[in-house]
Amino acid sequence: MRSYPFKDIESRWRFYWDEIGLFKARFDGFRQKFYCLDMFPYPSGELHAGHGRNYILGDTLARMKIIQGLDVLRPMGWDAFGLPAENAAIERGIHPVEWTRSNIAQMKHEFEQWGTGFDWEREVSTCDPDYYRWTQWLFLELHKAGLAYRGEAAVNWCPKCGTVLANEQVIGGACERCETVVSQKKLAQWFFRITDYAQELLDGLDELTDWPEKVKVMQRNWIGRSEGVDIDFPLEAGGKLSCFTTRQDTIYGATYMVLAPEHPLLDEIMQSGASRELEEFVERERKQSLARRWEPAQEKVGVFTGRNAINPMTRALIPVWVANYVLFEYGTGAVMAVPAHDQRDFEFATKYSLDIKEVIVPGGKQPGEALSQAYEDEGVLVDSGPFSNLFSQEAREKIASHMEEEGTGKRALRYKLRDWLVSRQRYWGTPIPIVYCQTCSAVPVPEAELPVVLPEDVAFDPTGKSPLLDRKDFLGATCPRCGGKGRRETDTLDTFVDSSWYYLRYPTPRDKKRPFDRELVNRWLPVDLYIGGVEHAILHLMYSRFITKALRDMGHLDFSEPFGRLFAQGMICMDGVKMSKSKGNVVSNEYLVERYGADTARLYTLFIGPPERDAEWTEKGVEGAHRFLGRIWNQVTEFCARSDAAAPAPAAAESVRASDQVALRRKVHQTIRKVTDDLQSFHHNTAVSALMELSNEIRSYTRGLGRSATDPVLKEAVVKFVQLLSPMAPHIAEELWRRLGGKESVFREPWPTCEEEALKEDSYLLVIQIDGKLRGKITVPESTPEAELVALAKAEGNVASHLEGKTVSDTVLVPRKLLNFVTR
Ligand code: ANZ
Ligand code: ZN
Repeated sequence: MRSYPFKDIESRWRFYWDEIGLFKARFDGFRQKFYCLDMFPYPSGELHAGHGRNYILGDTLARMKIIQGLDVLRPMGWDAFGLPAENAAIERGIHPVEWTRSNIAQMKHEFEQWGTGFDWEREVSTCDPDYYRWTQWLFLELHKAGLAYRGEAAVNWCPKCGTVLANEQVIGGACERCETVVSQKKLAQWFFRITDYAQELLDGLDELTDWPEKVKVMQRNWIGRSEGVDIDFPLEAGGKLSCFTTRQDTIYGATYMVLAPEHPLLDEIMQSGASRELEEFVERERKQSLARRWEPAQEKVGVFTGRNAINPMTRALIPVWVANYVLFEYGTGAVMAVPAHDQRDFEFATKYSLDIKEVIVPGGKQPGEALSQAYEDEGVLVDSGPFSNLFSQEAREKIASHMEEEGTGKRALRYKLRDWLVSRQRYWGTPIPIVYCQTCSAVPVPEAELPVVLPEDVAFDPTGKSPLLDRKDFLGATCPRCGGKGRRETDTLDTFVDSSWYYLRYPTPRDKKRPFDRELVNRWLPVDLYIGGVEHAILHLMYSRFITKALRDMGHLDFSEPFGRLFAQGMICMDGVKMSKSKGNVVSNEYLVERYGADTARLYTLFIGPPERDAEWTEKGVEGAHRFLGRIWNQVTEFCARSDAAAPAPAAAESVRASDQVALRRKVHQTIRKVTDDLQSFHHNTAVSALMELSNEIRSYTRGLGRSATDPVLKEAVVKFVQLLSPMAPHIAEELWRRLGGKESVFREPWPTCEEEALKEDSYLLVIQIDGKLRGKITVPESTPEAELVALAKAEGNVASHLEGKTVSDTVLVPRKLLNFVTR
């Protein structure tokens, strides 16, 4: 395989860039700023070719911006708290701090190997007390503003280990450690009131024009705004049952009702004597772990409660059931079931032989034979009393108004978004700065006493119980309000809290007095480009947007959205499976750098496919990229060698040369435009192809004419080529740049600009005849294909009017001169 001495050059140039501070943000206020942020990684210690994509894409664009003279801020840090570190501690006896630190060192080394340039002086780590004291500050600010509160919530509980489990620690309904069946337990927990911002979080999406549509759709669905009606169904035995529906147009088809297992009406029913079957069902469902309830493909099961309700429109008596497919957390925790028009209800009704009544039909149809599935679309109402024959949409309005007049229902607006549960019953996280006191209850720790430091010398219980519970010195605290004896909060914050504000810290990462500098942050944000995986499309981005808006309302910031442009890259796969350590299909960085060099890994990663799509990694592809760089190396070094020889240009080729030169210049400037646009718009793969094309043209130009290096057109082509290559394959480009005579770094040279003049093509005058008579003339570019010439000629004003009403039977083209239309 064609190769080149990458080992000699790569580390040398990396060292040099470091030395000249190429990636240091200047903060001089003179230049246009460019804040380029990669989602900071969790320090799992695992970085492979798949992860590389994220950082290499960003690095390429950031390098172009540096060359273009912008003040580029490109920091890196670590989302360092979390469960895996704690598990490593429990399983392998390594302290989370050690585990985290050694992983960070390893990953930093790999970042360096890729040649991805970060401003390392701004590095932050969320597990560092200098960082988390400000995460605690954020908690206190939210608390002050009434946006942090304590409430009850169900958690997954392992009765054997005596610990709370995260959803990912529950495997098939059992504890991942001891395999005991997990149950639900209510605990007092901390929440952030993100639901106060539901509408703003929704509206804000419309302004984020540089976000991928699919991410915005995911956010919209997560917020889940629904307009509908809360309808009261009278109960036969007295009282009423309220349910939320978005399809009040189907109410005449409501043939039964369903309660969530947690619904309070069930407590009442069970107190006054219920069937064994009902009691067992409710008890079992209520205990079932949260993790299982949220699994989507569950078999729908339920039990009749023994009670009936009255459909307020038809006055029919309908049975009330309890079932596992209704969630207590949404709406009123009860639904009116319309099996003919809701698939879940349809399946349930079929299984338990409940009535199915069709009340909506597609326009023009009449209800025919029995349905084989629910008809969920809108349509025309039938069998619906005075509302029959209306279309769904109009019927919904009329029925809602009717119910409001009668007092049987009320229009309601609901969101699926829940408040953000931020307490974790775990050790390795930011301690929540709260002290509990007998007299004053939950008291915030005063800001001056921050940070509440997480004790590091602790022993880990194999059951996963938080070691903080055994630390008397940590637990014991004086109440900040009354000075009495208190107990410190042992819950820590969800790691999403740590990552919800880190982008504000980078401008002033070492500030001991404030979490961020308001003025600088207002200048540097929103982030100009945020790059990360689509797996963060919902939670991390939603939480960060919420925190930004909350901080703005508390008077700390002047902007509303943290990330102006978002790019979500596709995954790197091998044999169709996502590259990951657990799948055992990773390509290590060490291997790539050792065997092919960083530039090859980078170029291949950029070329592998459209960045937003998943791509299949192949060794063949890596080799291809390496061969390409090898060819470039030879091409440019040979050019340099001949330039020393300074052979005179062969005079014989002079005439050909002129048009050849024009063509090569055109290609060079077309490539400048294409690469510039493609890198800016994240089409890195086509930017690489454009360079490949240019390299081919340079070669045939050189070969065909045996030209000397003194040819200024060839020289321009080679020089610009190296410059355009530099953001993508920086090491080889820097080396070749020096060999071409560059005195300073190629990254300190202005970015090539496209000369419009060079793009212009030669053109000629085409004469147009109809049946041999001159009817018009047009000027067309050299390369216009025949079909296009015919179309252009027909469209010419005079020609068009003479052709009217005639049929062209033949066209005769005399190339570069004349086009004749023959008519019948
Ligand atoms: C009757 C009906 C008829 C419904 C029909 C749908 C179709 P979105 O749009 O997602 O807000 N629902 C309400 N509360 C629920 C709960 N706690 N658990 C499970 N399902 C619940 O959905 C609103 C619809 O979801 C409501 O409209 C209700 O079913 C159901 F042909 O009511 B519908
Ligand atoms: Zn107190």
